[in-house]
Amino acid sequence: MRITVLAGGIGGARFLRGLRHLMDTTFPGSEITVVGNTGDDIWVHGVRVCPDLDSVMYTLGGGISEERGWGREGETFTVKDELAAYGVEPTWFGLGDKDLATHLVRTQALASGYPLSDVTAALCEHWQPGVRLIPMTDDRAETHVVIDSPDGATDPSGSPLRVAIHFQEWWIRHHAKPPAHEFVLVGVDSSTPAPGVLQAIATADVVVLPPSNPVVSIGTILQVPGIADALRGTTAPVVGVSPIVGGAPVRGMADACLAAIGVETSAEAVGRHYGARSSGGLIDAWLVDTADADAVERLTAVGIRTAATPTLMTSVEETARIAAEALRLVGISDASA
Ligand code: FO1
Repeated sequence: MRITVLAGGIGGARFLRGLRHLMDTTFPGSEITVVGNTGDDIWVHGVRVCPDLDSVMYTLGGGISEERGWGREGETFTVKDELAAYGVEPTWFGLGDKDLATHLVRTQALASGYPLSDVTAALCEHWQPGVRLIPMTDDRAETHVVIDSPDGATDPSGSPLRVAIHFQEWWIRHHAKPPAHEFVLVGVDSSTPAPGVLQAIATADVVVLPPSNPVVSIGTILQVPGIADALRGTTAPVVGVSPIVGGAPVRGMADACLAAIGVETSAEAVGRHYGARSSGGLIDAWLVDTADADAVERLTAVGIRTAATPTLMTSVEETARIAAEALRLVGISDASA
């Protein structure tokens, strides 16, 4: 079976680990293709960092810091401390010593002219994640966040001056606290899907939207010209798993992101935000947590096949069960393998 997953960082990576376990145990011979978010990517201290690609690669390759969900297990930050001693900014970015090796390899390959998709494939040769990981685009498209200037500056009329800062600065330095007026994916209009992305969506037996941030991860991937249309047009069923449980994100700060786009932080609202494919939206089915079971009937009524199940990814096996529930929602079960 061919599964294509549009994934962001930590939540998406954790879900993929369970999905891969399900494939290994129940659907042997399956292929998982991951279209990874690159809107988080940043040039920092002269190296190119791809947080969401690395979270997937490290999580599935066995090198992830389980506690953080990003960066490496057993990490040290000696280089970061030395850079700070020089007074070099950004001091707020957690550049790990082991992680730095990945960024140096990536930066050198990019500088030699290789596209990010080739570089990602080469890094995965080393990490063997057991999935095919493709960046959403080989072009530069970075999420910036429009906030009120943190230094309180105002314009001549006295209104707060608005500034755009890189997503990572908003997320890491400011902990997503300054209200985001808008997310701007700089460069996306002139970007194209990376080789293999559209084909992976068109030829999939099923497409999955894992519990990643619906705005700055899944939403970012869908802004690359052609990808949302590919999702609407694929013959494969599209099923999503809600990242919001009982009105709050399980991890991260998706609530701050949803507020910025005027979407309520609820499993139902995110399901409606993606929309039923039967009415021009992106999903056929939506798996919510039992805490949000009241949404099942309402979403089903608008054409989104919905079910409720415990969705906390407390172990690989539990995550595999969640993934199986999601596939079952679109008619795929081990019985039908
Ligand atoms: N997240 C943090 O909260 N603090 C950090 O210092 C930090 C550093 C970092 C370095 C490399 C990397 O691949 C990811 C890193 N992250 C850090 C996570 C990163 O901000 C991700 O973009 C978010 O987790 C959203 O996916």
